[in-house]
Amino acid sequence: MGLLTTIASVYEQLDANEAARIYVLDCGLRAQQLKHLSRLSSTRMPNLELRVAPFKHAGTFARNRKMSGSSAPYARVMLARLLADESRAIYLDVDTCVCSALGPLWRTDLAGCTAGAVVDPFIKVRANDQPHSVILTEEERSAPYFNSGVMLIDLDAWRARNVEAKILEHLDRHAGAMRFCDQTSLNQVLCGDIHWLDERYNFLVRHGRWQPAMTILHFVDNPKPWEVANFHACYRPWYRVWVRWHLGHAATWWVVPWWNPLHFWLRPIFRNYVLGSKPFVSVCQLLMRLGLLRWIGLSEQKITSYTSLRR
Ligand SMILES: [Mn+2]
Repeated sequence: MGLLTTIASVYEQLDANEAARIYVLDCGLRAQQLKHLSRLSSTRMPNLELRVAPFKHAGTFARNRKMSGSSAPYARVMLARLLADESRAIYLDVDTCVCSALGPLWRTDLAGCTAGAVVDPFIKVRANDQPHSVILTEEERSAPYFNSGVMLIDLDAWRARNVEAKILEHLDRHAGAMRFCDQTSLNQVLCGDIHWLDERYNFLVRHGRWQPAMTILHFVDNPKPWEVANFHACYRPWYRVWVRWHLGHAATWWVVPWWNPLHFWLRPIFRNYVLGSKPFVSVCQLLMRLGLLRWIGLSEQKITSYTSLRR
């Protein structure tokens, strides 16, 4: 569902005189999804060429930590190989939504660097995710850490500088030792070879962290927009695209668990309107004073964290 919406959002921002080629890194899509995708692109996306690049190397990463049970993130390590005919690419995660034209990003001069990326505002510096066995200099520890969900890549430089082999080697040596998997290997191998992009090209949306007028929104939080009916304003651009492109297609309905009232509807209502609200906090504090909350695992700290979540 994320994939379909990301693609539709890219298409919506194309000018009539622009054309684009999108490669879907297929890490095990269902036949039904592929059919829907090719029907959409052939009927409603005339200036878009869609190619499916099967990612068959998941076995290579068997020892590496999976993300939500999947080795799919590792596909981007092999980008230069999967996009053999291309010399430049914008990589997008499937939890992104493009909100304005990508032309300026596409035309960005990488100034000789292999890739362009945005600093991750939560991880910030490389010291925050390092394999224990690696000792970095102070300079390396404080070097900025980028989020790999959006990258502008010079694929020729990537090939010439053997980036893939270096990342594979790093991943092999430190399998399972990094919290953020291949993202940390990418940061290691591309350190000093990154052109820093403006935050607008990969704005990490977290609950309540929201600014309009960003070019690419990246929904890094769980649950993802397609997993729950999240009413927070930051999710609206994503929903708008989904409604415009996919609501009319029964093939996509099963992906969104709208038929599960507790999970899909009630949980976000609770999260958005109850957790952290003044009455909720007062009731919790009262119950805590009466000693009734300790045995269900709630603490003052936890309740305060809900309050900050709301802001
Ligand atoms: Mn992502």
